[in-house]
Amino acid sequence: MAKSVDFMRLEDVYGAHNYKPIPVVIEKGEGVWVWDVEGKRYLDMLSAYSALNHGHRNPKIISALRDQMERLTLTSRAFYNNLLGEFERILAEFGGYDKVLPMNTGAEAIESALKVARKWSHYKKGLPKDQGNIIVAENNFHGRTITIISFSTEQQYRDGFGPFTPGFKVVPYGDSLAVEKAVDENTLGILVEPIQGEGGVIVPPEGYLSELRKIADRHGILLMLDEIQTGLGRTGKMFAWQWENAKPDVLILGKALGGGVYPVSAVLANDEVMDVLNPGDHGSTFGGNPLAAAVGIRAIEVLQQDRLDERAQEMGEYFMKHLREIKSDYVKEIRGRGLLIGVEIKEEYGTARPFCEKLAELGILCKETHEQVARFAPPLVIEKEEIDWALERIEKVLTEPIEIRGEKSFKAQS
Ligand code: PXG
Repeated sequence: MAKSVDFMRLEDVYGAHNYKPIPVVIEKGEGVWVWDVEGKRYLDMLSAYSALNHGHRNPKIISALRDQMERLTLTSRAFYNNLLGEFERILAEFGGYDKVLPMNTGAEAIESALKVARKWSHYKKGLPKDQGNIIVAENNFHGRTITIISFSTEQQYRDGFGPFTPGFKVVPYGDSLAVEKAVDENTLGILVEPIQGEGGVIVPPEGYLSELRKIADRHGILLMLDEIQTGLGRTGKMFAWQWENAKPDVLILGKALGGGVYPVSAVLANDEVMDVLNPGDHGSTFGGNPLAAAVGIRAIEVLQQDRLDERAQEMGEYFMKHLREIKSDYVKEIRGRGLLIGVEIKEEYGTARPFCEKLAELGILCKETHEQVARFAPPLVIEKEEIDWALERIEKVLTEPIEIRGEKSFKAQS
């Protein structure tokens, strides 16, 4: 029987080397737990970067997918299907917008939002055609397409991939004054993440989002929020903008909208913005297909019925409080909101990677982001006992001596 090393070798030989996974080969998942090919059980505290808010193979979502698979899977948008309109209605009402533009992946939804915003700026706002600029934040992560990496500030994401798409102005994250200063006569919008997930779980200063809302209103430009990672309950609210009542003109969702089983993303906006799209302007073969619609409807239903936003808030507070009680020399800062939590490791103790690898040995899956930060973002269905189970192991890893360049560190106080 093939074992972990064989599966890893297979990926290494035949797969492009664009990832460096934690060396765990998963073959089964249920709720917050996954099992590797050797049968070892792990608590999943990454949740596929927040795509698994509902947990692995949530029974209600699996049954929606299974039922739909038995009827119809794909039509393309050349025809109507009997579920898409219902999905769009439910999602539009859930988000509080007139209209929905269904796509598949997060990056696609961001691209779609940028296209809609650019078109709006000319046909509705009256800016010169093809001249507009959009203000974005340093340290952003919105996906991997050429346009999106064109305004990334991460050298590696851009290296060798030019020429790049023009029309973006980058300002420091969390600094609303810098946004105000960057607005010029051709600015059409602002695009940011309410919390920077990939950037290292960076929570902006209080008032940032509401300031951006005011700036957008003052200049008649679009506030676009990428809630692909922060949305759908993750931060303790259904949408992270609700923390500051900074409802965007354009809301971008993905990841957990697919209930952890299927890629489903969407752009939400009111008619005034979305009406710039005419037949043929934009599209996607798979966007809004019947499987995606069935899964999306059920994903929203479960979020609402099981109040996963409130669970994230309650469990997040509990988790954060106890994380903060761990006395570790290695930790520089613990930050986050709801169940999106980052533990930053001091640079003198190396990166967060060895901590994540140790945690994996002890049965906890998490992943470093931006070298120094271990991110904990379990499925929102996690129970207190499971958090306690995790805390015991996290405490062990954060307080036991670690190897730094071959030397044992002094023992952290406990
Ligand atoms: N916006 C945000 C805030 C994200 O976290 C995307 C957009 C892009 O979504 P898609 O579905 O196109 O990946 C993300 C994705 C990776 C990776 O492997 C992506 C994310 C997080 C960690 C790794 O490229 N977030």
